[in-house]
Amino acid sequence: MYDRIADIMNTCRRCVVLTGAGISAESGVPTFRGMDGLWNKYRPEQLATMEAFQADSKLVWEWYNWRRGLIEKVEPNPGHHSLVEMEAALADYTLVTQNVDGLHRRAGSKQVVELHGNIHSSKCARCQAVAEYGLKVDPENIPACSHCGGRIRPDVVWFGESLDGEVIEAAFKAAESADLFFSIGTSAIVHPAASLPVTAKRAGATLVEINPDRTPLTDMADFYIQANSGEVLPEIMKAYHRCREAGETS
Ligand code: BJW
Ligand code: ZN
Repeated sequence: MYDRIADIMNTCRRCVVLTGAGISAESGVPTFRGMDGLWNKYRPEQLATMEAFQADSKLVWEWYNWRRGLIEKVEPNPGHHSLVEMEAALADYTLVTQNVDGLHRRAGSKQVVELHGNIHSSKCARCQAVAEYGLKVDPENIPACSHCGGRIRPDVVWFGESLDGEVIEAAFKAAESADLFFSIGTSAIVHPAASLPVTAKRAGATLVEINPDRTPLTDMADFYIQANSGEVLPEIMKAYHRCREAGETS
């Protein structure tokens, strides 16, 4: 299967990759849903919303501080590194991530479309002004915005909030014109991100899914690789390089 995917990579015009929490699982960042889900006492819908912040901003900040601390200590894994290699190898390549952990950039990916923001950034909950990068927040004493006095919150996209218009437009444009689309480590249930692979497939792209668990996308995937992305992606890149070398010598 890797050789067939490598062949398609070798001839494709535009490749788009969508990643979710699963690609960072092998770095030690828990996913949102499932057994080792983030703070499995709570569902993301209970913490990643404006209503949750308004009801208990201390709890929400405790959750984000815990995650910021955890993410600072981990390293990108072979899955992230393989996507850096893929960016260098393919002429037209777009990496779209739902992750807020910044691990793709830390691995060395240059162009990353971050659909849900970045956990290290903070902004005002009232006027949206972006606060100092990496601000440490005391949940007992949440700082006030220097412009309007509103409370500071993480600069990420919560449920019920719109994604940045330019960011989502760029992602859909890329998906519509892709001829190869990888969906990696996402449960593919949170929209609009989950619509990207469907859009690409409907527009004629070959859809490759990498996930140890089946998702709503699995049945429509042309290739479903039921395994961890940190193991699969290096194999795909090895097959791709083999395929290039074979092409050069023939
Ligand atoms: C591995 C692995 C390994 C493990 N290797 N894989 C259309 C239809 C239905 C609902 C909606 C719709 N449009 C909008 C909605 C509402 C809502 C939504 O989608 N709800 C669904 C739950 C049904 N969407 C929104 O509200 C979005 N806003 C919006 O659409 O605005 C317009 C609007 C406004 C008002 C009303 C209606 C519309 C915003 C969504 C924002 C999501 N935010 C979060 C938090 C971000 C900040 C933070 O991190 O704190 O984003 S929630 C959370 O889910 C996070 C993730 O990015 C996102 C996706 O999760 P992901 O990445 O897929 O992780 P998991 O844990 O679910 O899955 C991990 C996978 O990895 C699993 O499958 C594992 O098997 C796999 N895995 N190990 C490979 N080693
Ligand atoms: Zn403000």
